[in-house]
Order: sequence, then C-alpha cells, then structure tokens
Amino acid sequence: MFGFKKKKSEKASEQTSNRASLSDRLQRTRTGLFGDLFSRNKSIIDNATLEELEDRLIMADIGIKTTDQVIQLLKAEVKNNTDTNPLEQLKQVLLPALEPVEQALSIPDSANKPFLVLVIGVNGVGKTTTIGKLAKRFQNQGKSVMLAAADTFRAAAIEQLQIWGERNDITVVAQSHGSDSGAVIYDALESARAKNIDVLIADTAGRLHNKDNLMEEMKKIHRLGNKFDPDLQREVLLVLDAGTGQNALVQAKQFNDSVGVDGIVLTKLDGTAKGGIVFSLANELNIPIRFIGIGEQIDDLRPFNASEFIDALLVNDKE
Ligand SMILES: Nc1nc2c(ncn2[C@@H]2O[C@H](COP(=O)(O)OP(=O)(O)O)[C@@H](O)[C@H]2O)c(=O)[nH]1
Ligand SMILES: [Mg+2]
Repeated sequence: MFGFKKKKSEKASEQTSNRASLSDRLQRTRTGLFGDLFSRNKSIIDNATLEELEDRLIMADIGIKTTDQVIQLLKAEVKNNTDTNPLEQLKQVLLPALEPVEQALSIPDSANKPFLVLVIGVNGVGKTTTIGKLAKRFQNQGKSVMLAAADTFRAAAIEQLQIWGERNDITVVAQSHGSDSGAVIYDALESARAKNIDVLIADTAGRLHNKDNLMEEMKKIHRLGNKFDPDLQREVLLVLDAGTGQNALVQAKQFNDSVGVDGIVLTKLDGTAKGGIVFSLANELNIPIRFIGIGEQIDDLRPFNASEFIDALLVNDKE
C-alpha cells in the first residue's frame, strides 16, 4: 500500500472518469444485490422478483430489518407508481434511504486551528490508507495538513505513516513504538497550532488486548483534545470495511456508544459483494457517511453521494 502515484487531472475529466469508474468499482456489490434481476428488460416487478430480491438483499448483508423495509416500500411503489420502470421504482425506494447520510465533511475556515480528524476503527479496515487519501484531498483543497502517528502499538504502523509523509512532504508527528498515543496526539496538536496547520489527522490503534481497552483508549484520546483546547474543532471519523458486512454495523454501534462518531468512511467497496451494508448503516445508525473507499490508490476515495451511488448500483451490466 501507499505506492500512490501522483496524478493530476483537470477537474472536468476527473469527474467523468470518477463516474465511469464508480460503477466499475461497485460491480461486485451490484451483482451481489441485484444479479440480473433487473436486466432482462423487465417491465414490471412481480412477486417472484420481489422474493428473489429479498433473498439477495439478505445475502448481501443488508440485514433483515432493512431488507423488510425495502421490500415493503417497493411493493407500495410498484402498486402506486405504475407508469415508471422497475429500475426507477427501485431508485425511488433506495435513494431516500441513503440521502439522509449524505453529509460532506467540511473543514471550517476557522481561526481556531488545527481542525482535528481523529481516525478510529479496528485493525485492517483501511485507516492508514484512508489517512493518506484524505491528506492528499485536503492539500488539493489548499489546506495545510499534519499527521499524528498515534497507532503506537505497531512499529510498522508508525513507519508506514512516516514513509508516506516523507514522500508527500507532510510532517508526521511520531514517537517511539509503544509510547502513549495520547501524548503523540497532544504533541501533534501543539505543533500544528504553533505552525498554523489547518488540519491534523491522527491515526490510532485498532487493536488492544480487548475491546474494552480499545474503547477506553479512544475515550482518553478524546478527552485529551478537550484538555488541549475545550473549543477544539474535530471530527471523529470511523473507518469501516464494507467487506465485513454486518460486523461493520456492530463495530459502528460499539464505537458510537463509547466515543461518539461524527462520520463514517466505508472502505473496500470495490472488493466485496457485501456493499449492501451501506443501507444497513444508513437505516440503523443515521451517522453521516463522509467518504467511500473504492480501491487502494490515492484517488480511490470519493465523497459519498447517494444519488451517484444508487445510479452506479443500478447500471445495467447487460445493456
Ligand atoms: N481494495 C481496497 N483495499 C483497501 C481500501 N482501503 C484500504 N485497503 C487495503 O486494506 C489493507 C489495510 O489497510 P490499512 O490502511 O493498513 O488498515 P489499518 O490497519 O486500518 O490502518 C491494505 O492492504 C490497504 O491497501 C479500499 O478502499 N479498497
Ligand atoms: Mg494502520
């Protein structure tokens, strides 16, 4: 990872290629959810289709509760809205489910710098990768960025961030392996304030020897932010691996209950048939989904856009 290539393209062409690649990248999720259910020039959604859809949604880890709701809404839509086609009817049901969680992460133009982005989540979900992508993104928006290597439990994690920071001319505040992660973040906050840095992104550990310890550590880090400055502006950003399906929902509930989560990044949507988890997250937690990760490269992070996402899911592969 972090073999990011520098790529600069014009905004217009970038947008076109974004749209093209989003549906490509979501191909597995799309097939998992809908198979060829809607690609046979279907003119109506009949009972057999509804039944197969129900099975598929459950298999795609949307969860029973959310699946039930989708099917009920779709039945009503089919009955009441007879002059549209099945794909349009499906969109009418799915889009309102995701729209409420489409809320972009915006870094306020504030005198009270830095804005702290505290990146949390269990091991392997893509925290460090996402931090690289985010740093680049903020820089492209003209913001100065600093990183804090507060995953001090794995030496490799510190090194990974340092190497990447060096390559991209971004200061990484780090201490030795095993040092107190709160101290690293506090140090980084002081340094970022002294240097008038706009955004400080902190990497954190994803595994302590048990779940309670992990949550306690996260709470402690959270409190340190208040100690540094009660008016510190921050985003607690939870990274979830879409490939873990319903497990991602469980993680989101745990982190939200113990530290409070402001936004979610749902990664690895490119490599899974379980992308349906996004509906479950939206439906059950209503936490903003800030970004989605659709690949390992630096540009493979997109702000979450409900309509684009649904459109990409409803592209007809056989057309
Ligand atoms: N396909 C794919 N892989 C990803 C994505 N985000 C992260 N990864 C990979 O997931 C693995 C773990 O990532 P890492 O950032 O080290 O996770 P961390 O332990 O949470 O910091 C790496 O191999 C990353 O390249 C994504 O959106 N798509
Ligand atoms: Mg990491």
